[in-house]
Formats: sequence, structure tokens, C-alpha cells
Amino acid sequence: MQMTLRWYGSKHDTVTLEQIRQIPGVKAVITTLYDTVPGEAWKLEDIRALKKEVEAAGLTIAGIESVNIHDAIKIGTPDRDKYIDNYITTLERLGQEDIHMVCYNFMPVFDWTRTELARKRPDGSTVLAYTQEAVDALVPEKMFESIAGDTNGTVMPGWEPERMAKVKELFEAYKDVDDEKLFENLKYFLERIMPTCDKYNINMAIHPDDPAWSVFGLPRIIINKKNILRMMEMVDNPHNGVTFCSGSYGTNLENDLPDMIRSLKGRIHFAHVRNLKFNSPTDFEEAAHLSSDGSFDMYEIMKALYEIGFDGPIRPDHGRMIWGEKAMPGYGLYDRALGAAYLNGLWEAIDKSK
Ligand code: CS2
Ligand code: MN
Repeated sequence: MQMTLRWYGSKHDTVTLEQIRQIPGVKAVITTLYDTVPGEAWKLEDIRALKKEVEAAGLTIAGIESVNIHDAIKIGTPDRDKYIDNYITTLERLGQEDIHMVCYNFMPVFDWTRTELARKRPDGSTVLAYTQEAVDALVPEKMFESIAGDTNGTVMPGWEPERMAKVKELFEAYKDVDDEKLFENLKYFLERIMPTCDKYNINMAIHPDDPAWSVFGLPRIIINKKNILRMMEMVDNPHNGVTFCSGSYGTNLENDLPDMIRSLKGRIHFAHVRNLKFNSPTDFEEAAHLSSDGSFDMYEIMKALYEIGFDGPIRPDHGRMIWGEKAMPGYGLYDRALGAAYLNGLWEAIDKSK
């Protein structure tokens, strides 16, 4: 595996490439062109400039998170081909620049959903948290408002204010899309992009829906082993793969994470490894990466990745806000650096014990 950190670009991130470069074992970043909007083709010169900046800091780009999917593609409207064409152009340009892993998601309307961005834990750190009761008490249009005060002045991916202003319209646009339709639209999209992925050796890595169940009655399909295997089979190409995000699949306690990893051998192109602490099956908060701080056995998760021969990029995911840091919730430097060190330690121990 290749340890990485997510970086939002110098215009948006509070964390610098120089800082990332000093985390032991981190030689690459996962990044994106944050100022692009879903549906547009990325400009070659922008990709080149990003690459140049990262490389000047002594790092490389291990992959993109994310090239987002336009709603027309997820809804399956007649104009979707135009947006898929643009997506293909972006993939071609990334491939030409030697970037071979692209993370994306297929969640309608909302990206990941949390009901609190700064819940206090017993150690005084603050973390992202979710309770189903809080979601049930909200109308979707109020979702963003309810958390907006805790973003530390940052724009969070998937929660851009322009997007949130259109939530009502988006719900309307998705009204005829159920799980089956969403699967169909995903298949259509993948079938169209696979020839380009084959040509440029690009691994597509779908991110799970987070939480891994339907929110506000919206369809959600990338949630469990059964669905993800269905997706692998419906477009059976090794470039059609997944981002294995333990914190997202793990929101549903019925998901056996090491077992899911083993069943996805050869199709995991990217891993997000983080821990959650459950207070009840519908109330969880994001813990430190260390097993004993949360509910997951991180050793077993890393061991499963090791045993399937996982050799792609991996990153610590959301960290706690600690030591007075002010950053995008989940994306500060300190706790993610601790997470990277811990995951590297687990990996070294697993490797040496084999
Ligand atoms: C990320 C997602 O912060 C997060 O939870 O894992 O926002 C992820 O980047 C997207 O869903 C992938 O497209
Ligand atoms: Mn994730």
C-alpha cells in the first residue's frame, strides 16, 4: 500500500504540502481541482499546474478524490451523454498526466451526511457525529443550515452553499429514481467510461454512501457487500473498483468489514481507513484511528487489506480536531497525521509477522 493524505489545494486547505511531506511514510497526496463543478471537463493546464505544485513540494499525486458526477448522470436525464463525454475528457487528460486512480461517489443530492461537526468527546477533542433521530427531525433543506455554523470557515466537499441552495429542486429531480434506476444509471455511466479507463489504465474507485443507508428517502446503493458485488459483476472490468472506506461501510453494524475486504480482492483501488465509536446503532461519532478509541478492530481491517495483496493508495480518513487546530472538520493535520503513523505501524507489524 501507499500511504497518502488528502489535500484540498493551497487555496482551500489549512494544511500545507510542506507539513504533509513531514508525516513519516507519506510521499503522496490525494487531491482534486476543487474549483471545478461536476459536469465540466478539467483543463489540461490546470491538471498540469496542480501536479507541478505537488511535485515541487517533494510529493506525488496518488489519485484524485473526487471527479464528481453530474446529477444528470445519476438521474439519467436525456442530456447525460454530454456530461459523460466531459467526464471521459477529464479521464483522458488525467491519464495523459500519469494519474491512474479516480475516486467518485454515486450518492443523490447529499455527499456524506453528519448531524454534528463538532461533538465533544471525553478527551476534549471534537469530531463529526451522526444520529438518526436528528435527521428524522429535519427537513432536507435545513440540513446544511443545521451544521453550517461549525465549518470553521471552510467549504466542505459535497456541501457547497451553491449546491445546498438548490436542495429542493434536486429532490424534485430525483423523485423517480429508486435503487434499481440508480443501479441502471451507474451501469450506463461505467460502460461508457470503461474503454477510456482501459486505454489509460485508470482505476475507478467508487466511494460508499455515508451513512450506508437511505437518508431522507433518497436511494442509496453503495452500502453493503451484496450491492457492491452486484456492481462489480454488472460491469465486470478490473478498472471498475471501489474505495474501501471503513468509516462509511462501518456505519452499518451489519457490515463485516474484513469479510467485505476479502470479497473485493483485486477490486479495491483506494482505501480510507478510520474508526467510529457507536453509542447506539443509530448514533455514532468519529473516533481516533486507534482500535481502542472506537468500535472497530483496525488490526483486522489492515490485516484483511494486507492479505488480499492491496497495493493501492490508502489514507487516514476524518480526524478529530485536537490541540487547538482550526481546520475543515475532519481534515485537520494533527489527528490525520497520528492516524497515518498508526496505520503504517500496523502494516509494518503485520508485514513482519508474516
Ligand atoms: C469523503 C467523501 O470526507 C469524506 O467523507 O470520504 O466526501 C468522499 O470524498 C466522496 O464521497 C467521494 O466522492
Ligand atoms: Mn471515506
